[in-house]
Amino acid sequence: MAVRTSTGRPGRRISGRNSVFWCSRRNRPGVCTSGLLCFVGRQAGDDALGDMRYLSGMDVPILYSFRRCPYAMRARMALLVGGVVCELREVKLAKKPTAMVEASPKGTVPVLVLADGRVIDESLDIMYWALGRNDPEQWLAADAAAVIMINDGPFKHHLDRFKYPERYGEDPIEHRDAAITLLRSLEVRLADRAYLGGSVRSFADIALFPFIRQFAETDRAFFDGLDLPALQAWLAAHLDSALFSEAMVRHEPWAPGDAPVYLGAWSEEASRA
Ligand SMILES: N[C@@H](CCC(=O)N[C@@H](CS)C(=O)NCC(=O)O)C(=O)O
Repeated sequence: MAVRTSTGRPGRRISGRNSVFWCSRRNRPGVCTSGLLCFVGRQAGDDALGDMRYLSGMDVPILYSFRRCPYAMRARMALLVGGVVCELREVKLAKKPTAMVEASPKGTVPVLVLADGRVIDESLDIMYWALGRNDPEQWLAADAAAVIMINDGPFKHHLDRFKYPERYGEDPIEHRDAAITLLRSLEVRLADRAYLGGSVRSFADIALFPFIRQFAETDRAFFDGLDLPALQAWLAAHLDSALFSEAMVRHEPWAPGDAPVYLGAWSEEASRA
């Protein structure tokens, strides 16, 4: 359940170190590291008991994530925009936590384990789940299916072979150029709009840009030299966004028994990073 500030009126007061609260000053979820009393509010229609559970820091969903994984990035951004408070467990892919593999034996990140035990282990499903609960920017309004299919299919195929030629033993340049052909169709799409779905960012932008970023980072000078001005500006805007910065806050890999870290949580540590 996403917790929202009520309209102006302060809600209950929650105290205690490490309790999760809705920070009305920063208008997002936070973790109380001070142990001071914090005001929270409740959106009309939310169930009070559910709020209490969230706010006491028990029963929040757990996200197994890897900071640099583009699939995990898009899931984190959707959870942040949806205002879903969850415990973030940074994973080392070479040493996946047993609890994660028990929840999702396929062993990929992201994995979201809900409070009721349900497991969502596909990034797009996590995005749809988060936004299905709360979609304040209306990301679901624009149709994203076609561009996501190309991105997650052929584009990712060529990206991997361009980025990791030693892994595939194939000519990286051939794959780089095949990927550029696909990027050109995004360039055409962005000719008359700032974002893939229109004038504001939406699901398609967030689902794709971590992968375009990976392509760009593989040979930054080459990417910058391409004749793709609209796509380059689009990527720069996403990389510059507060949402991306928030999603990319660094955390140490999680180990059982560690104090919980919350996604999007404001803490002195996060604000210094
Ligand atoms: N279809 C999955 C793909 C996720 C995926 O492949 N994640 C990579 C990291 S970027 C992974 O966990 N790979 C497993 C490994 O490297 O062991 C999704 O959308 O969530």
